[in-house]
Amino acid sequence: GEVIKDQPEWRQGDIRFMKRALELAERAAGRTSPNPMVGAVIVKEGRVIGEGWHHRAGEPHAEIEALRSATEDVRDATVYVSLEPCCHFGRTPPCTKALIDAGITRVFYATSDEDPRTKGEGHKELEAAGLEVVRGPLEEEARHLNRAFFHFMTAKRPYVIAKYAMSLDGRIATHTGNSHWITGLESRAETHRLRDNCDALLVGAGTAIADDPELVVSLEEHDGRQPLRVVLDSTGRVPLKAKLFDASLPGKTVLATTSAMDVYHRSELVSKGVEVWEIAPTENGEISLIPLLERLTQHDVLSLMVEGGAITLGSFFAEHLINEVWAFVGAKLIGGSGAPGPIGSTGIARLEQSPPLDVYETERLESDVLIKAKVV
Ligand code: AOF
Ligand code: ZN
Repeated sequence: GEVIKDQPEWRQGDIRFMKRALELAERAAGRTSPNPMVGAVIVKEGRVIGEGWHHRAGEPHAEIEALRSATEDVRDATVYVSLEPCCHFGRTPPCTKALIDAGITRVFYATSDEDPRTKGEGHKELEAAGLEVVRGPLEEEARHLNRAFFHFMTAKRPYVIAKYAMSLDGRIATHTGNSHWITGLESRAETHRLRDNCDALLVGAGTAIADDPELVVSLEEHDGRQPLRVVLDSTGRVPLKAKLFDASLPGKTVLATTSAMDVYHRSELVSKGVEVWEIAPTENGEISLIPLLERLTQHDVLSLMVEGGAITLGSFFAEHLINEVWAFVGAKLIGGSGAPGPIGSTGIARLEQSPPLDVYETERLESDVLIKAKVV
């Protein structure tokens, strides 16, 4: 492998300014797709003289926002940016040129871009223009922040997050199917914040029927953006009166189905404003997940939160499509061998087949615990 040599000893200031750039980037969480979240800070003689972040695709990049916000002459200043500055003409002109033209002399960027138009090239272009260019600090943090974007760029598919609520003994419902509620109010409020950072939310037909969810984000201070709602229903079992199909819901619902669905039912859904996607079925007549994910890719869905149930999560798991898990553990004991766990299907045969996981965050929410883990 690659030998990491001369790991620089970062100065306190470099870390502090880059941390600020990352904080600024995160302000637009859930708003930038298919672009990454990026923040930038301009520093002169130890003082911050400009800050900015990328608000949404099509709008100016973080560096441009920071340059525009500058309160002093930016000549000879240093820029801290959470992603390698781009050098391509996309929806907006290249940041490298803007930085060079502004007379910036040093650029720290946390991590390289994965967009092939700019990966490594942004760095080279700045160096060729005589700027001092440094990758880091906080590279790991910056990779983590934009993990969905990097996955999307390399795998050309959405980053899939499996989210579920289970009891202390690992059940998502009782043996009779009762599941309201395993977790408390704070956990459920947290779910809305998590949804708000995702591009799309998905449930299977079973959950759509049993729970009748709305899959909307409802938060007190909110800009109204709703993640795309996706229901997997290969045969058209979910009734027309389901809340997900209610035309008054903000945002858009997609019903992913197969040719097995009744055409009359289908046209009724379409007339209610539901978008119907016919996807090729698997041998068992289920919706093939890879073609579905590819379709979501075309709709700029970088991050997809799968909210269950066990059959749906089981299919994603069986195809090795889960990138991350958000497990809410509620203070309940359910018991019973007939009470389901969060992930169905056959499961692995041997423990060494478990995907390697990095538990990167745990959070206490009243009596519940939220565990976040990513597949590494
Ligand atoms: C930066 N700063 O703030 C962002 C960058 O279509 P465009 O012009 O918006 O370009 C999108 C690409 O630019 C995106 O794929 C990623 O490589 C980069 N995003 N780059 O220098 C920013 N958002
Ligand atoms: Zn740019």
